[in-house]
Amino acid sequence: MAFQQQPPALGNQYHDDQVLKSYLKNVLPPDVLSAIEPELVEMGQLAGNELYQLQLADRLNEPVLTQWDAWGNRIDHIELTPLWRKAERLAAQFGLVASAYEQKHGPYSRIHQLTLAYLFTPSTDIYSCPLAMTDGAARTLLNSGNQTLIDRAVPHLTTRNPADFWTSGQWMTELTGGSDVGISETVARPENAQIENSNWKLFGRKWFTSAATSQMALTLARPEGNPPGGPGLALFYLEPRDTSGRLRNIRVERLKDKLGTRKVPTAELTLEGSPAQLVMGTTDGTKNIAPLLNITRLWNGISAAALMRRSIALALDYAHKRVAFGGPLIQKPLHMDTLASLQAESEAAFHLAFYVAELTGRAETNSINADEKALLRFLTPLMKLTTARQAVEVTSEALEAFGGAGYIEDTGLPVLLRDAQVLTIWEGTTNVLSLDALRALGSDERALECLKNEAKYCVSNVDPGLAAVVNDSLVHAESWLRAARGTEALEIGARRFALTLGRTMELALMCKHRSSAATRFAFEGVDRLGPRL
Ligand code: MFK
Repeated sequence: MAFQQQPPALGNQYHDDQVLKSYLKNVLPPDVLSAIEPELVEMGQLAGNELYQLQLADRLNEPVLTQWDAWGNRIDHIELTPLWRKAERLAAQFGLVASAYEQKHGPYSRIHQLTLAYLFTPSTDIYSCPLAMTDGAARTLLNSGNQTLIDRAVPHLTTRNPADFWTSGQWMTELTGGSDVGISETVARPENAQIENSNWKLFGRKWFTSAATSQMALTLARPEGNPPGGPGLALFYLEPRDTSGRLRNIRVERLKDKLGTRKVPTAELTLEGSPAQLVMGTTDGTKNIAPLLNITRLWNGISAAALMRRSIALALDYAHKRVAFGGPLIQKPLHMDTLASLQAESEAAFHLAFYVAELTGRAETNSINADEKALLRFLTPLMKLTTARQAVEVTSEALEAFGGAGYIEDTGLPVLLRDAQVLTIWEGTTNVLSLDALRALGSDERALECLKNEAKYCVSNVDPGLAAVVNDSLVHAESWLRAARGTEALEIGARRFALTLGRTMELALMCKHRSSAATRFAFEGVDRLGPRL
């Protein structure tokens, strides 16, 4: 009988995730956990079975843009893949956006929502992208106080009825760049400058618009006559298509040919007088869209933890099945040591992402003090950049754990690495977010103090060796910041500083949750600042 290799398989992704289950037990009141657990079990079952099988079967499908119909009419129709069409229905039904806004569980509603997202994400090929933007748009509109737009869009964004459910795009990136948004070139003209609440028309080129099939979008444009730079931009709301599905003065030039996230219909758009409405004022667009950025950065971190978890679940299952050098890989100490290090990185990311979810949930229900608000602002970019880098490293190493099979497309494995790579780029690169963290610190010094206090509290009752690693790293980061302030060294070291604080906070949270992987994570190192001079 010729040798046959069994492929990796997944079980119920909720039941199999001991880190998730133990975390939820620690942070949720028992009545909340028992209320949401049946949904988590159901989602875990879907993610490990039906959706995972559909994902493998859908592997070669991609969204298709048809620009012209047979009769010469410009239609710019984008057809999504079967997996994404199913994901959209399930996302609405499970309340992947709605559960955060229904507020059934007060400040714990975010944990409820993002646990569902964590289970759903790795089996739906980055459908989390439109969901993240939809969530961010709902938050931004609600914060804006623009009642007309809230009444118009938020019920669609937060419904559980698939027939009424809308997703939102976030059209920021232009040819001038994705990071330096202040140099955007899109221009806005009022339809009637004489009236106060005039509609506007937008003219410009949006170079990277994720999920171009969304029913609405938030975007930035510069009202004519406004000064250059970020403050001269305004935040606009638009609905790209009319009731018969025709694009409203928008051309879809092409879909982007990306390394990963290939199911996401990311498009280049030309706006040729697209009708739009102001969300809040004619200036400060960058600042006004920031709530959206912070929510999508949170989703980014949850997605990073989720992709790491998936790659390790597959690698671990495979280690039971793959026999080499006289036994299954699970019995090979070096292989298992490698997987244990990946597990430690993955748990670290999980705890940091969900801690930011906890703070976000409390901020949204006004059960947070000013210090914690400052901590949330500071920790969001630290969390996003730290977890995204971990996701690339972990998924890469997890593919290696399959040997050559990890490099073969029809195993369904390489997509994990390609999709993880985007997490470091969109919603702010590692360097841009390191500078954002410094900006947050510059505007509120309490954030560092608050981070230190929280980390120290987390390790107040744990193994002194682990506590010392956390405390030493905090001391180093603070003394580095003091020395670097006002010098060129601050920008040069911003990334190392951010990664140090991100990883230190991860270790502290692992200690708080009694993670058995904490010692290993400490051993992998949290201080990225280099030698003390
Ligand atoms: C799988 C899950 C996925 C996620 C979905 C992905 C969808 C993908 C679509 C995209 O990728 S869209 C592109 C996303 N683009 C970015 O994330 C932009 C990255 N660049 C930055 O974040 C820059 O830091 C920034 C554009 C904000 C810098 O611009 P400016 O013009 O130099 O802004 P400035 O002057 O620093 O900040 C303006 C104001 O906004 C300041 O407030 P004040 O005027 O009161 O001082 C800032 O404090 C405030 N601000 C900026 N970022 C903020 C913020 N406030 C709160 N939170 C923030 N994050």
